[in-house]
Amino acid sequence: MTVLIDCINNKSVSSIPVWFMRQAGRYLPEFRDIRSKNKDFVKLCLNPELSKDITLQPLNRFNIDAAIIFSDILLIPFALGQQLRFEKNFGPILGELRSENIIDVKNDEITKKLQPVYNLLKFTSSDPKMKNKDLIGFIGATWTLLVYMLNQKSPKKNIEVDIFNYPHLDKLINKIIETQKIHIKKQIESGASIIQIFDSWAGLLEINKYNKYIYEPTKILVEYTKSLGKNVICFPRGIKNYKEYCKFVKPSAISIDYEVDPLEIAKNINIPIQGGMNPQILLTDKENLKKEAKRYLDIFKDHPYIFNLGHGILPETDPTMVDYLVKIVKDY
Ligand code: 1CP
Repeated sequence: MTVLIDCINNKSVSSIPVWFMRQAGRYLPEFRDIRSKNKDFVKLCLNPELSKDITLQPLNRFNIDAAIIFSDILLIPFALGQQLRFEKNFGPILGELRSENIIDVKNDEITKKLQPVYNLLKFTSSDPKMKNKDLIGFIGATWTLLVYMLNQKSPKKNIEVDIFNYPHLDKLINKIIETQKIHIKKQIESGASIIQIFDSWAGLLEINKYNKYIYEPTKILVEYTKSLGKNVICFPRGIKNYKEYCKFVKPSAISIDYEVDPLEIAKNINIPIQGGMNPQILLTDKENLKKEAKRYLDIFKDHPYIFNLGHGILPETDPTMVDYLVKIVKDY
C-alpha cells in the first residue's frame, strides 16, 4: 500500500503523505511551454499523451506521493454537450444550457467523449514513475458543476442567474449525478487509485440549502466511490460547518480550506484530514513557509494527516518554494 492510502486507513506511516491541489499546471515553466503550443485548453485535456506528460511533471521535480490527472471538472458539462472554451485572463466560458437536450444524452456518448481522459489514466497508471504512488482522479461536486453550467462562467465574477428557480432543476441535478457516477467508475477502471471531489463553490450556498445541493448529492457519490472499493477525499471549500458535512457525507478524508481554524478541525473532526495551509504562504519566504507548514504539522501530529494546501497552488508560485515545502514535510 501507499503512504497516502495507509494514512487514510489510519495505519502508521513512514512519512507524512504530501501532494498539492493544482500541482500540475499554471506555475510550472514546463507546463507553460506545452500550453503555449496548445492554445485550445479543452483539446489539450483530451490529448492523452500530452496530458500524461503534464500529470507527471510535478513528480519529476518533487518528492510527492501522488499525481492528480491533468484534466478539468468542466469536462462533464462538455461531455453533456454544453459548449466549453477557456478565454485567456478570463477563465471558462460555457455555452447556453439546453437542459431538455442534456437530460437525453446517452451514457455511451458521454464515455466516448471522455475516452481520452480514460486513456490518460491508463497510460499514466502503468508508468514506472507511478510505482508506490497514487493516481488521483477527480470530479467537480454536483453543486459546483451546477453553478458553472447555469452561470456559464466563473461565479467569482458573480452569479447572474436564479439557480433555484431554473426549470427542470431536479432533472438536471439527477443527470449530473448520473454522469458523475459514470465518470468516477471509468476513472477507477482506468487506473485512478483515489477520487477527489472538488466543491470549490460550496461557500457560495446558504446554509439552509446545504442538504439538498451539497450533502445529499455528495453523499450519493461518496457511497458510490466506496462501493467500488476506493477512497474518496472531499474538498467543500468555504463550507461553514465541516463537522456537520463529515457527519452527513462521510468521506474517507476531508480536505480543509485555509479560512477554517485548523485547531477547531483537529478538536472536532475524527476522520483523516488533508490540507489547510494558505497557498499565499508559498509567495513569502522560506522562514515563514517553514513556520507555517510546521504549525499545520504540529496541530495534526496525532491525527491521520495528508499535507496539502487550503486551495490550489497559485500561478505565481516559485517551484523551488514547493520543493522546499515538500522537504519540510518529509523531514518532519
Ligand atoms: O489557461 C490555462 O493554462 C488553464 C489553467 C487550468 C488548468 C491547469 C484550468 C482552467 N484547469 C486546469 C487543470 C485542472 N483543473 C486540474 C488538474 C491539475 C491539477 O490540479 O494539478 C484540476 C484538478 C482542475 C480542477 C478545477 N477546474 C477546479 C477545482 C479546483 C479549484 O481550483 O477550485 C475548478 C473550479 C476548475 C474550473 C477552471 N478550470 C480552469 C479555470 C480557469 C477554471 C475556473 C476557476 C474559477 O472559476 O475561478
